[in-house]
Amino acid sequence: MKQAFAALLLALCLVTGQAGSSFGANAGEVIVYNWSEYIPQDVLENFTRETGIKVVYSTYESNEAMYAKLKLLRGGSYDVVVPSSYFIKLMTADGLLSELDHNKLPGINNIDPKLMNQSYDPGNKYSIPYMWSSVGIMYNKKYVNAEHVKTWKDLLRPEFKGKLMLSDDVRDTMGVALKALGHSANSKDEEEIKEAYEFLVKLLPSVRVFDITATKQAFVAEEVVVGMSWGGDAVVAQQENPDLVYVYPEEGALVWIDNLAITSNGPNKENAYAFINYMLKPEVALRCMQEYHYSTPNVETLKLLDEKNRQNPAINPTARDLMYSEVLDFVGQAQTYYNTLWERLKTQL
Ligand code: N2P
Repeated sequence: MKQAFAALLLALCLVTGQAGSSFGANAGEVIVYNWSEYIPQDVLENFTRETGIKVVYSTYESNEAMYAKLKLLRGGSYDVVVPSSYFIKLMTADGLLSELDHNKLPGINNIDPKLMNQSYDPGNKYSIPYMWSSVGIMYNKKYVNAEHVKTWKDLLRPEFKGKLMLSDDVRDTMGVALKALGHSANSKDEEEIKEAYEFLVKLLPSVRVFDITATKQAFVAEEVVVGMSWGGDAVVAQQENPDLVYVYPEEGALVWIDNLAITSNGPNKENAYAFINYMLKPEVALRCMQEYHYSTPNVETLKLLDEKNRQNPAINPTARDLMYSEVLDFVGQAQTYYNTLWERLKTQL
């Protein structure tokens, strides 16, 4: 009797659930695991309204956290993930991502060919660019002389002591140190990686905030006056504090590309395709951009972008801005060495 009642209740719930979708049918769900502050809530809601597919959404703060979880779950439990460039190769090698059927992804034609076919995923067999941006220097012009923040090396200036922002992201921050020393941000050379670590040790006394989630706020509140920032975050921060300026350092910025990918063992593969296609729609990508101001790889979206944003170098850098910049790439075994030194650095904070 109790069981029959439970079944009735369940049936009722299903019926009510169905009423909300435009198809009048419950199209199941898609489980999305993404960086925090990366897809506006209304985009998720509109996707459900259009497709009937419910989005089960959770977030992470770093590639490392996402990777550790996915590895533990053997590529299951989630359907869509958004790894950065260099993590795609690592995750494919571990069998955590599924090969994409491009025929099911017509929206792929909207993506700028220049951002496709990168070394970490030739032919985009496993990933489609979602957003990209740079790592550059943000400073507050009320307190910092523009001439003193032209290079990554400038971060070492004694005047920045106790006022500096450093990102809690191993490849971003080690990459910055490598660039400051004139090395590649994708170095696999232990000597160079060690030098980068030593550069960061020297920088530590200057660090006021070491963080990845609330970096914008620290700049806006003027808790820090100079430091690392993602291009899009700089634009958002500037809206609240117009004294903030974003620059591309002379040694070269870092470029990251985050990608939509389907896990190897997720439960809702078809819905994952539907979700990715939705995210590739020009007007959807535009909405995401308007919220977070990272750059879009979607050429159709770029056409819709207003002039002000199109002219903003933090969103749409020129070739000159990106001179000597590098896309963060997979470094193979050397990653372990980066991680070891990174952990060592953190114990000294
Ligand atoms: C969004 C996260 C950006 C990801 N808040 C940087 N790879």
